[in-house]
Amino acid sequence: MKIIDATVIVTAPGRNYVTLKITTDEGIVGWGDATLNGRELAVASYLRDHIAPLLIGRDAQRIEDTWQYLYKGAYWRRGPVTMTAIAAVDVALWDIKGKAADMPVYQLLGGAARDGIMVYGHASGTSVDEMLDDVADHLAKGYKAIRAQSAIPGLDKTYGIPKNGFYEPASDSAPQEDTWDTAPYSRYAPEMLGAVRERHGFGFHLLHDVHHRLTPIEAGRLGRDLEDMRMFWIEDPTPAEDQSAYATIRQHTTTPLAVGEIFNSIWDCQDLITNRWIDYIRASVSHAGGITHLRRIFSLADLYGVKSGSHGAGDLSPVSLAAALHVDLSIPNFGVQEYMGHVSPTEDVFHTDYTFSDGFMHPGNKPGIGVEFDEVAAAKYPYNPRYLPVNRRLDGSMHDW
Ligand code: CS2
Ligand code: MG
Repeated sequence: MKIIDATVIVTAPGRNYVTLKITTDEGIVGWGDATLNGRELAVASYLRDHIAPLLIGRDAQRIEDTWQYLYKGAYWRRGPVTMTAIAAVDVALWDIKGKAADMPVYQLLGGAARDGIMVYGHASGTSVDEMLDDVADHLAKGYKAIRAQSAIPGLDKTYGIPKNGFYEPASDSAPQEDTWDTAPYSRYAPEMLGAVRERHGFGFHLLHDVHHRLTPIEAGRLGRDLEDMRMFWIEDPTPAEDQSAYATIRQHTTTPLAVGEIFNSIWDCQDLITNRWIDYIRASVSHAGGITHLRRIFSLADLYGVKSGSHGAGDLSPVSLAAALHVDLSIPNFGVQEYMGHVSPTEDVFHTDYTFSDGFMHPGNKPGIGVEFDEVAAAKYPYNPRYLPVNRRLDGSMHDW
């Protein structure tokens, strides 16, 4: 089965997405998500200008060989652009293999290791009361795991708080400049999350995203302040590239730690996993080299009792979410899957087969990953450059967003 075409489609149905379409000489088409929020065109060019010409004529069935060819053949290994591009090829080839075998991808990965995939939703608010109401809404929808974020009094913009309904961090033209001050956040987060437990109890998993903003010792103190709230995890407490920071956090708290949505290879998390400095690894199928590489990361994690907790924000397309669900269904050390949904009219372009019911998802049983892409609809939504925010401290110096 030969690859005869590899086409990159950039479209913006509600937000920007980059999608790879691989076509074989047997007429089977596979889809991969190549979206990297705020740097979409870098991946589009990497695929279009550097990888696509190399794919033509290759055997579409040789997924591992193609992965190794693109990884080792790049020389300039790893990084978010390279690994997102490789991920898109990988997922498209798994999609093709499933369609050729007339099987959903999870069956090719060893079949279902569970009946359903527990997902967590995003509850947020410009005030604690508003956030508490959103938690109630998510509980009413059946969520068993909920992430809670609320605006921090005195800070004009806080991560994770939507302006109107659906949270989208990327903005048109220049990056939005957010303001950050650790002191009010460190005081307020325990109050806010304590209010969740006080109002809604302990009958569900409570998560919180710190979003890379604390020093290791500040994170240790936050973790200790939150121990009575019995958090499922606190996420990205410190900038993820400093793996040893998590050893410091670990010394001060038993609050579970999750990190990894910005990781793109197993080497980014090797120390975190083998030292058990974390409890959940959040690497995603679309930024960490696809299904082939993500399974390696989760297999290593399984050896050390670390569970999966893949990233699944709205800037990862439905193709990415579908592929993630096939991996989630098949691995032994599944933890939780982020499920933020997608802004309308994403559904005009991506026709999905996955389902949500009572807090759990399933990828469906269509052959491949179960997403079809409407190219005619996609053409209606032109790309527009958008940027993720930057974060400045009160004195104007740059902080982590
Ligand atoms: C966040 C994301 O979902 C999460 O855990 O960290 O919203 C992240 O900010 C975006 O995916 C960045 O594009
Ligand atoms: Mg996050």
